[in-house]
Amino acid sequence: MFIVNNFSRKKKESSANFIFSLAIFFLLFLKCLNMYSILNVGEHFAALSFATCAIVAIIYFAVLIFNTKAANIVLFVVYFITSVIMCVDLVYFNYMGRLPSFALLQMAWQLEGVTDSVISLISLRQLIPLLDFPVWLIIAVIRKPLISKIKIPDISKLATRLLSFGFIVLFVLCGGYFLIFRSFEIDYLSSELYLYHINDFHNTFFTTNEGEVDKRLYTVHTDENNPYYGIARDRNVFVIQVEALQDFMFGKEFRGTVLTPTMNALIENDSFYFENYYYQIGGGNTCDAEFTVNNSLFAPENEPGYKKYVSNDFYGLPWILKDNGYSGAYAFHAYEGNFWNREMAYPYQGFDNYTSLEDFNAEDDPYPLGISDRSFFNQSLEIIKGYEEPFYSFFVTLSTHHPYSVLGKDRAFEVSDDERNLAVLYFQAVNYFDRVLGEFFEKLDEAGLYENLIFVIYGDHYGLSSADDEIRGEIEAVTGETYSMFERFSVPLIIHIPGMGQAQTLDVAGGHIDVLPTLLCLLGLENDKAVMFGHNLLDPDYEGIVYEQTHLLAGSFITKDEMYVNTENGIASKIYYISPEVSAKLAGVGETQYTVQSEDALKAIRDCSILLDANDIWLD
Ligand code: GP9
Ligand code: MN
Repeated sequence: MFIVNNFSRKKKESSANFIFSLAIFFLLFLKCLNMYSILNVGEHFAALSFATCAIVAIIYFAVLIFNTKAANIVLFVVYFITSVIMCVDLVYFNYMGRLPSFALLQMAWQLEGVTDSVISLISLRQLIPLLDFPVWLIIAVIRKPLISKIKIPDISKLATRLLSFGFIVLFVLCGGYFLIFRSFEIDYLSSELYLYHINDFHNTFFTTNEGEVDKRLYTVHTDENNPYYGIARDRNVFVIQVEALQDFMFGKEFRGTVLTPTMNALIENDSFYFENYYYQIGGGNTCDAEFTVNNSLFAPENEPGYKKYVSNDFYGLPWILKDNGYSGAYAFHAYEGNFWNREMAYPYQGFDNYTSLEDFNAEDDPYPLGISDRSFFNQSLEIIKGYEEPFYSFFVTLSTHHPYSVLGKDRAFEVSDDERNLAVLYFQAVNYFDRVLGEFFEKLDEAGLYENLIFVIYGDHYGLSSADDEIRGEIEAVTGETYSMFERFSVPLIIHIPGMGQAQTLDVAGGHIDVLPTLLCLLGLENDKAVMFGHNLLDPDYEGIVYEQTHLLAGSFITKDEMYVNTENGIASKIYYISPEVSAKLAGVGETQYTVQSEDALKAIRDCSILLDANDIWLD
């Protein structure tokens, strides 16, 4: 009797194990579908889901061959870890628009500072990977009585193994089919959960960039015959990096309120306005825009430049100006000094002083992040008045940071609860910044500083994602215009030189990497000491091309007509045209050219990382 009972209990357990493994794979597949559909892998989300399940199935089956009991334990552990990784990836992706990397995890504490933004963006879909675990916990507690009470069909051990085997083979075949036979069309390495993290781990800890770089490719000689050469010579330089400022905001109204009156007027007077200008960042968001603008170097792809190359030798705008008679270079940003490692990095960047939140009067107009831009500019101005001219001031603003919560007293217009959405809040925030900028100009004028200035104003990266259908819908509903990939990647660049006597809108394609060489032309300065990867956007012979590596895979680029979105091997790449007219003219033209340009883009980014890894940007 005991033997019979024992035998039947064993059979039941074996059947329960089988049902358990089936349930796990089913849930894993659903979670994968959820994850990949969020990660914007397009129609490949099902293929990638199979691929991930196939990898788990291979692990499961490998253990199952030797030990049926251990197999389920291993399966559950892998499933749990995978679910946690999925959740972390989704929350991170939701905020940063990219998957986390090992290098970035070392700076994960930074997210603490923007917790409000991160939390406000989390929705149920990011939490789905963890939702079933409370249920598993309950099942674990009542497992024994459950198995003896519920009717589980008896399946022999052999049958269990065969069924499991069949089931797993199905996954392996499907996953294998997609991985092996269709991988030439799909960017698996950069998108499949395990392969992405394994690849990232390998790149972070075991890869260094080595190789010969022809530095002559990355030198920019300032042409003295350029019509704008030296027109801002010896002026004080003010570079204002505006948080999340996007170009599509210019000229817009919201219910009769002109949103950017100051900047609209600015581009009509004494300014160069670059309408095809795109952000270029690496793993460090805001701080990489700073890094690239000041140095004309690409930031590392998976790590902030201020961390990976914190103590490298640089020769960017601060150093060049000081070598040419400027009294000093000063950075201002009203947030914690060590955020993005700025406190450590700025001395190597050439800044003589960094005024951070700790140095400002934080009681004067506190804001959700730091202090208000108004107070930031006012307090900075008081410090600047004490500097010997000419000097370089670098400002990084903050009030237009996600989730765009401008305080009531600072709003030019109110919206009802029904109308309030992220796009409208963003409009409110940009409008606030614009008015504050106008006030700053007036105060600089009163202080007698305005006339002897050259201003550079640009956005660090996008604020509103075009990949999010809901947000895109909100923007298009308010503006009545299409919000495409171009609008998302395009941030403004304005170079304002009071008294210049002309205003120009230029359509050359440029990015953060081009600011330094362009400025050197206007300041009449030469950089003959170090490489620069950008170009002078005021060179009439330069048409422009922008190499992207974050939010688009490296090898992607933007010209004034097209955006080429690379995939791992280029075969399923996409081309977007800036307008229907351009599309009608260019569709299907220049496929070979795209490959050449894409390879050039990869080479430039790789060459830059080789030089930075070797701490050798110097020209002989
Ligand atoms: C804080 C700020 C954060 O110092 O730079 O901006 P983010 O990188 O989150 O856009
Ligand atoms: Mn930013």
